[in-house]
Amino acid sequence: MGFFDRNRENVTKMGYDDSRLPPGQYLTERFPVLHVGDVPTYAPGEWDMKIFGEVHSPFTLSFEELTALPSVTLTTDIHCVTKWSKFDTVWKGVRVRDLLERAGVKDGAGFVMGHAEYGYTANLPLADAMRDESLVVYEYDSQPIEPIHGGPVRLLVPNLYFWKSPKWLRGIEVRQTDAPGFWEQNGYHMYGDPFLEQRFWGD
Ligand SMILES: Nc1nc2c(c(=O)[nH]1)N[C@H]1C(S)=C(S)[C@@H](COP(=O)(O)O)O[C@H]1N2
Ligand SMILES: [Mo]
Repeated sequence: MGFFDRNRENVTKMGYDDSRLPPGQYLTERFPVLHVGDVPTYAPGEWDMKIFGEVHSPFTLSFEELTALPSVTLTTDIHCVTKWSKFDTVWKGVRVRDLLERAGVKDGAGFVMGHAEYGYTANLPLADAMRDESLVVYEYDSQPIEPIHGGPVRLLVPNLYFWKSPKWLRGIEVRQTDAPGFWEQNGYHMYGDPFLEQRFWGD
């Protein structure tokens, strides 16, 4: 039996329903750090984010404004395309849907682009951004998100592979048409459903 099969067997032994583990993934209890480029640092009050694009009223939020909005705490599994999954991660943040409804999405818009520091981007359908569990998060495990994991603020879209959750989020752009983000331009799938193993173009 290979590593992945043994790991899946262990998932069951640990008392989890192994249907939570997408095909081709292994469960880890560590929290790997994965990104391209440097970890940005922000002076106090320097971080902000914009909701812009195909919306009636674009706006900018400071960290104080974001964290003053109604928040939700979510426990969810995350799945990285490099094959690790982590169960029951706990995040606090604001629903993307609430932010987009405040901006007023224009008729005909169907996609969203997450924009992060240093030009990292990730595209997703508007319908996924509007899901209950799609959040702009600022706490992990009841603590401020560490800079290496995307603090002060990252996007969390847990129904898609974790590359669709930009760390150091600086903006959410609503779009009429889909366009490939950073990894999507480099061969990763335009949608990225972990349960369908949509890792690369053509999957
Ligand atoms: N800004 C930015 N966000 C990013 C990435 C990146 O390179 N830059 N990598 C993505 C990938 S591939 C993964 S798996 C997760 C990793 O998040 P973590 O380091 O908190 O585990 O961040 C995603 N968000
Ligand atoms: Mo990833």
